[in-house]
Amino acid sequence: LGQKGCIVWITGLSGSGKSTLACALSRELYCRGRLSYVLDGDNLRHGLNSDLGFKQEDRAENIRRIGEVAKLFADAGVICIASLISPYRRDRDACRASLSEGTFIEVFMDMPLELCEARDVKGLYKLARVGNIKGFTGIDDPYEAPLNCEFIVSDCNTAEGWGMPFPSAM
Ligand code: GGZ
Repeated sequence: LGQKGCIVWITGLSGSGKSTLACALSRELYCRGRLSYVLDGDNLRHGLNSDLGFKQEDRAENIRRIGEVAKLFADAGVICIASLISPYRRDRDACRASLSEGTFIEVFMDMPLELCEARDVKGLYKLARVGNIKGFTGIDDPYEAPLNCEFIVSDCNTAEGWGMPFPSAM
């Protein structure tokens, strides 16, 4: 009780480790006695955002809604960890702009496309490469990296090395 809420917004390509980081961060916060909650883009697409696809305006709406929900959590004093590709800078910046200074903490998973594709946990990159998924981020749809984010996670040199427990230093 009495803790200040905020939004930790994790952006990056599919397979860049967003969900892994979100989960590890949430666990670490729990260990430190802080209340957090993870909003995962892929999960929310089964419920709240089940009417949305992957066109630019659908992604914008996905990000807007998750931003609004995240704000409610933050208002309630929770550290809300939002983990979604959120490929457009404009959409992320709009969420940031609607919050007070220091409340929106943007984390960029700076994982090269080749590594995300090499991992291809769900086999989606393979499908995108043969044209079975159209408009896949990084393949035939854009990803705009943040220009001024709070954190960049780039210390992952191999596809195998990533997905391991998050460093306890965080
Ligand atoms: C990108 C797609 C697509 C397309 C399905 N482009 O790695 P995943 O599988 O589990 O996470 C991805 C998820 C993306 O949902 P988000 O809500 O994070 O996207 S956004 O912020 O852009 O609205 C991926 C899967 O859905 N997926 N089709 N065309 N990712």
